[in-house]
Parts: sequence; structure tokens; C-alpha cells
Amino acid sequence: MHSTAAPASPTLTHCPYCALQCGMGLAPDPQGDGGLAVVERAEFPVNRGALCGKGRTATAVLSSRVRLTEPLIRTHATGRLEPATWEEALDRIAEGLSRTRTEHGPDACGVFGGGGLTNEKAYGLGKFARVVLGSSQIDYNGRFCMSSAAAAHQRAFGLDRGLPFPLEDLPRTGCVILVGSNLAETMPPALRYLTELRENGGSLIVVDPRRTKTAEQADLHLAPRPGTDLALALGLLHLVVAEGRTDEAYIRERTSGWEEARSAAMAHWPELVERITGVSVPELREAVRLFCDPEAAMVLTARGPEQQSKGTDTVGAWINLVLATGRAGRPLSGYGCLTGQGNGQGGREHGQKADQLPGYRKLTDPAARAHVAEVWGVDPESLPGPGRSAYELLDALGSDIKSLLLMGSNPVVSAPRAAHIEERLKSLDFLAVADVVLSETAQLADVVLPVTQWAEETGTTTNLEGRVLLRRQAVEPPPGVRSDLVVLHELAARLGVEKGFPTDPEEVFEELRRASAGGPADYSGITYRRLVEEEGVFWPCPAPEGTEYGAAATAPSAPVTPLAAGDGEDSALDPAPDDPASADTAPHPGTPRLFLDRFATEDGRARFMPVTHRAAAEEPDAEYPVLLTTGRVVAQYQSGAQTRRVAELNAAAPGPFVQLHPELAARIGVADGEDITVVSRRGTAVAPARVSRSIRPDTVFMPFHWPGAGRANTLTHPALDPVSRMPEFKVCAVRLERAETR
Ligand SMILES: Nc1nc2c(c(=O)[nH]1)N[C@H]1C(S)=C(S)[C@@H](COP(=O)(O)OP(=O)(O)OC[C@H]3O[C@@H](n4cnc5c(=O)[nH]c(N)nc54)[C@H](O)[C@@H]3O)O[C@H]1N2
Ligand SMILES: Nc1nc2c(c(=O)[nH]1)N[C@H]1C(S)=C(S)[C@@H](COP(=O)(O)OP(=O)(O)OC[C@H]3O[C@@H](n4cnc5c(=O)[nH]c(N)nc54)[C@H](O)[C@@H]3O)O[C@H]1N2
Ligand code: SF4
Ligand SMILES: [Mo]
Repeated sequence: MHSTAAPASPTLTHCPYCALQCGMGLAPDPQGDGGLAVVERAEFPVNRGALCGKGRTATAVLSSRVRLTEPLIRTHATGRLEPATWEEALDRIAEGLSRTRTEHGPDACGVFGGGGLTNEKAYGLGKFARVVLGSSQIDYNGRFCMSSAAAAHQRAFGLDRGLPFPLEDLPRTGCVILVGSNLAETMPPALRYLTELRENGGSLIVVDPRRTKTAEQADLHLAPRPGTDLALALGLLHLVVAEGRTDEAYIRERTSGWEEARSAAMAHWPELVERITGVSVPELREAVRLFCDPEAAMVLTARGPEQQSKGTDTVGAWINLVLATGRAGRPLSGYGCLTGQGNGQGGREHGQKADQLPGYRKLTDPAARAHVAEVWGVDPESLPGPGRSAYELLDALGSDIKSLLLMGSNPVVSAPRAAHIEERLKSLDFLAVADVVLSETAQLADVVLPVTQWAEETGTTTNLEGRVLLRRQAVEPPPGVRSDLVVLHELAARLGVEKGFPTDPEEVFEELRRASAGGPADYSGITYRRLVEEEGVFWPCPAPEGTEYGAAATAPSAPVTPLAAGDGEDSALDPAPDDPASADTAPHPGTPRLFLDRFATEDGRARFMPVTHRAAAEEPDAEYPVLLTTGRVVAQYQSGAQTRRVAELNAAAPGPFVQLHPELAARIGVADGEDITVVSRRGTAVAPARVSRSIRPDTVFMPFHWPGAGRANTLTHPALDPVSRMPEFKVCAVRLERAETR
């Protein structure tokens, strides 16, 4: 892959990795080995042509040298995975699942999905679990990602869309507080928005226990002890009240629950907060000044404060700060969560979540069940209820759950307490994995299916702004590889459901439109055609009333303010060709900005959450005296299944490490580059020390991208947030030892 000036008409598509969903073009490689060259797509608004190293090199994973090209079946004779035909592999999976269903009931069949799957795949997977298997046991890796922010969004605003405004609003606000996001490494092209913010005179506050590349850009860097963001936000709110900086008129007119939230915050004195967090009172005061002085301001959270056993309350505390200062649902202001995976947003809307039906409907809501059952042509009574959350589902493997179909995740590397989860996966009667590569989880499977990936197929994703995008097919997949949609179709047929699992992504999307119509995440007004003609469409985007997909009868109270005429005006929005009734009804323009008139709650008011600080599930003690936190580096993606197969990225980030402060390094007697043994109550990991002044002396940081001895998740704690069921990836207690010299 080479980045070059654009040759003739490249295929316009989007990066396979993170939630920014950078636009890119793919053209035949001018070097001529049959591969693809990545070309700039400067007109796409989100990244304006810029790509990070992962995006630039993404075509390397299309090469048959690194990926799966034939199905594999574990043979009894050798115990190893051996090549097989598609017929054999699909038959084996159908057999495995139906045996489990017969012997142990439908809920003994589990399904695990991923936030990297397109909307069409996520929708198909949820339908497959509920209609074909009749199982409630489905969840996905997004539970490990943004579920705490999603839960807090729902509670406070009545609707969960990561960002309620487009990124282009960032440079024009007055102050951004970025809580536990290392955007400079996790979404590099987005850093530009923050640079522009500062160029325009706005200020940036970064909250991170490490002085990251992102924190280096900040006007103010607050470095709390991991797991104390809740106290930090409450301390800031305390000061806001004490300094008389609340917006009383806004609180009165647009919110509810302020008194309780205010009392809870008042118990968090700045001096107490300083003791809990390690952030000094003058720093807290400076943060309040920077945040409150300008007319408009935003708070954005990412995994730092969210991946905690109190992530929902923590996000709630930051939302309280935003509400008390009158900064949500107003232009250039608000709270947002920076969603992570390529389809982290859409993947959480269309039914692969344990408690959810497409369109972000609740599985427990009788009206939602009736609507979706009708679209699916089944009896609402036949739909199972909510299942277990991701960690609980993985933890139940081998006991309640006997067979698992897994698509789009690599939990052997990415799940908390991973050695235990690896054992649970091994104890299954039957495991089937569909993947692009032979991931560490696929290596444990009874059957592995080689599937197509981004540039080899068409499908939609929804980026962190709620912008629905079309990824277009640019190349033919290698022979022997089939799409996840074909897998679902074939398995459904083998399990007795002949219809309802089309293999054409647009056909699936058309069904998704109907299923989502009238739901909170309404896609019914979006068509593939519009996605080609516009640079994406923001949901909610209902179909006009009276049209085939129009859902006037089921529409919820209008929570949102469509974009004022202007954006998208000139983009010939033809009605869907198969939809003559809509000829004179104007298509909905989509909703870039939410909540400007009212919030999506029943009374239209945002709800304060009365939250108080509490400790992490596992605090340091004499035996395990150091805090471990985990996260990412720029050159690797997630479990590394894809990026560890790209030479350029491996050269940049070859393996795990333990980042620690020189004082801590001196205490245990390790020098930079020497191996450290990190021990937690879950297990032991070994990786070289990276000695650095950019981290608190009481904390070590490990990236989680690698399997084996340096696997960070061998150490992490599976304590779950009581509401979101998010595991505590960001805090646990460890002991450090100098590794034995070899
Ligand atoms: N290069 C790269 N980019 C990615 C990904 C990737 O794997 N690699 N993954 C994508 C996905 S799915 C996601 S979810 C996003 C994640 O994007 P980010 O949330 O930016 O990523 P992390 O590195 O997990 O965490 C961010 C920061 O939280 C800090 N942190 C740790 N503990 C705490 C704490 O207790 N409080 C606070 N305030 N901060 C804390 C860490 O030091 C880290 O710098 O990135 C997306 N982009
Ligand atoms: N310690 C620690 N652990 C963490 C985190 C952390 O910060 N710290 N972050 C958590 C977060 S935010 C996330 S999102 C998870 C992510 O962790 P995982 O769920 O493991 O995510 P990926 O590594 O992206 O796994 C995706 C898998 O699907 C495959 N794949 C890609 N595209 C397709 C497709 O179209 N179809 C199919 N069938 N397969 C496909 C890839 O090759 C890969 O094997 O990790 C979580 N784990
Ligand atoms: S920032 Fe995210 S979407 Fe953009 S190129 Fe990098 S990995 Fe891809
Ligand atoms: Mo994520």
C-alpha cells in the first residue's frame, strides 16, 4: 500500500478500524501487484483526508498471506484445526448448535458479537440469536467499551448517541474537558479539532493519570489517581456551586433532580477531593474557571472514566457538571462520549446487545416486541427476554452455556480476567468463530469460518457522531471466503429458517429501516442511495409520514431538533425509488445536533443523577500496593488480531510494556527495558519496563493489544458496573517484581 495522489476514480469507503470512520479512497495499486492503494479523500468532513498509520496500512490485512482463506474444522484424530469445505463447516456448526438446543434448551446456545460489525451484520446476528436459536444469550464486546456512557446518556437525556453534535462544533466552543481519552493516539486525525479549538482561543483540559500525547496539548492537565474521576467531577461541581457559577434559569427550565444532585456534590469538599484524587485545589479552581468563563463548553469522556465499576455514576457526575452550568442541548455545548470501535455506535443500536431490539428498542417493551416481531414475521411471544451481559455470558461458558457462535471479537486477549475466560471457552461443548484471521480465540474453536472484511463487501457503519456511512466494496474477496451475512443465511437455513436472512447487505438494511422505524435510533429515512449522495446521514432520520417505512403511529415524542435548512440542502434527496408515496414528502435531513429544543425524556427535561464517590472494587493494599491501568498505543488496534499482522505497525509497536515512573522503577530495582513481573490476584504478566515521568508514581500502565506472557488482561479485574455491566479495565491492584534474569 502506498499513499499517492488520487488516480482515476478510487472506490470511496471508510477505514476498518476505529469509530472516527475516516473516509478513504481505494484504487488499484500503481505498483501493480494486484493490491490496493489508499488514496486521500480530502472532501470527507470527519478526517478531511488525514489517516493514521493503521488506516494507511489497512489494505495489508486484505492480503491472503495473513488471513484465513478456507474453513477449518477440529478433527478428532489430530485434535488440530484442519482445512474443510464450507458445506462441512456449516453442517458442523448447525449440528453443534442444534445438539445443544435439543439437549439443554435454546439458552444453552450463546452468541457473541462485535462493535466492528456493520449495522447489517449486527442486526442479522441479533435476529439470528432470537429467531433461529430462540436464545436470550447474546451480547457483544461493546459492553466492554461504551456501555457506561450509554447507560448514563439514557438516564440523563433519555437517548444514547455518543456525540450529540458533529466534531466540527469542537473548534468553535470555549472549553473542552477531555476525560480519559488519549485521542492523539486513539483517533489521531481528530486531534486537529482540538488544535483548532486552541487556535481559536478556546482551552483544553485533559484528565488522565498519564501525561499522554493528548495531555501534552492541554492548557491544563489534571492527573487523578485511576478510579477517582467520580470524586473529581463532584469536586468541580462543588466549586461551581460555591462560586455561584450555576445557571439557575437553565436548571429550572430544562432539568430535573437538581436538589438531590447538588446536596450529593456539596459533600465533596475540594480538600477531600484533593485527598482522594491527588488533584490539588488550585488545579480544581483553575479547571472551573476555564470551563465556566466562556459562553459555551463541552465535556467529552472516553474509556478512562467509563471502564470502571462505577462508570455509569462517573459519567453521570460529569453530566451533572454540564447541566448545572447550563451547557447541554445548547449550541456548541454539551456532553459527549467518544465511542471506540468502527461501528461502536451502530453496533449498539440494532439488537446484538443482551437487552435490546433494533432501533435501540427495549426487549422488555411490549410495543417494541410487537413492532419488531411483525417485521420479522414471528409471534412476539416467541422472542426471548434479555440475556446476560458480555462478561457474565463469557463467564457462563461451559456451565449454563454449552455452545457459542462468535463473530467480530477476540476475548482471549480483550476480556477481563482473560486466563479464566480462556478456560471457559475451552470448556464449551462447541465453539464456532467467524473471523478474518486466525485470532487467539479462533485458535480455540471447533470450527473457524473465513469471512470477508471491509473493502471486500458493502455495508453501513455509524460513526461516533451518529453519522451513518456507507462502506463500499472495492475488491473481490479471495476465493474461499464468504461474508458474515452468508454465514447467517446458511446457518439459519440449516436450522430450519429458510427465509429472513438475505445475503445482500442493502436488502438487510431495508429490513433494518423498517425494524428501526419509530424507535429511538430511527434509520427509516436513510437509504443506500442517500448515503452515496450525501457524506453520511445522522440518525434519527425517520421516513416521511405516509411512506412505506413512515412510522407516524409508533413515533416517540420528538426528542430532537433537525438541522436547520442549509446542510444537505443541495444534495438531491430523491425519495426511495420503490416508494412512490413519498414523491411529494420531503425527506428528513437527518439530525446532526440533538436536544436543542428538548431532551428525549418524557418531560423533555434532562435528569441530574444524585451520585456520590465510592472506591474501586480493588484498592491497593500491603500485598498489592500499586495501581494498574490499561489502554492503547497508536500503532495497534484492540486485541491486535488485525494490526499485529501488519509489518509497519509491528515495527512501530512490537510488543507489550509496563509504563512506570522512575521512582517506582528505582524502588523495585528495574531499569528501562528490563522485564518486570506484574502480579495481580488474577494472574501474572511479564513485559519490559518503560520508565517515564509521564505517569503517576503510584500507577503503572499496560497496553492490552498482545496475547501471551505480556497479556494485560491476565491481570485485570472483572468487577462490573451495577447498571451498565462494564468491567473495571481501568483499575486494579498489582505487585511489581523484577523479573528473573534469564
Ligand atoms: N490506536 C488505537 N486506536 C483506537 C483503538 C485501539 O485499540 N488502538 N481502539 C478504539 C476503541 S474500541 C476505543 S474504545 C477507543 C478508546 O480510546 P481512549 O479512551 O482514548 O483509549 P484508552 O487508551 O483505553 O484510554 C484513554 C486514557 O485513559 C487513561 N486512563 C486510565 N485510567 C484512567 C482513569 O481512571 N481516569 C481517567 N480519567 N483516565 C484514565 C489512560 O491513561 C489513557 O490514556 O480507541 C479507539 N481507537
Ligand atoms: N485491559 C483492557 N482490555 C480491554 C480494553 C481496555 O481498555 N483495557 N478495552 C475494551 C474495549 S473498549 C474493546 S472495544 C474491546 C475490543 O476487543 P475485541 O472484542 O477483542 O476487538 P478486536 O480485537 O477488534 O476483535 C475483533 C475481531 O473480529 C475480527 N473481525 C474484524 N472484522 C470482522 C468482520 O467483519 N466479521 C467478523 N466475523 N470478524 C471480524 C478481527 O479480525 C478480530 O479478530 O477490548 C476491551 N478490552
Ligand atoms: S483514526 Fe481510526 S478511522 Fe481514522 S484512519 Fe486511524 S484507525 Fe482508521
Ligand atoms: Mo472500544
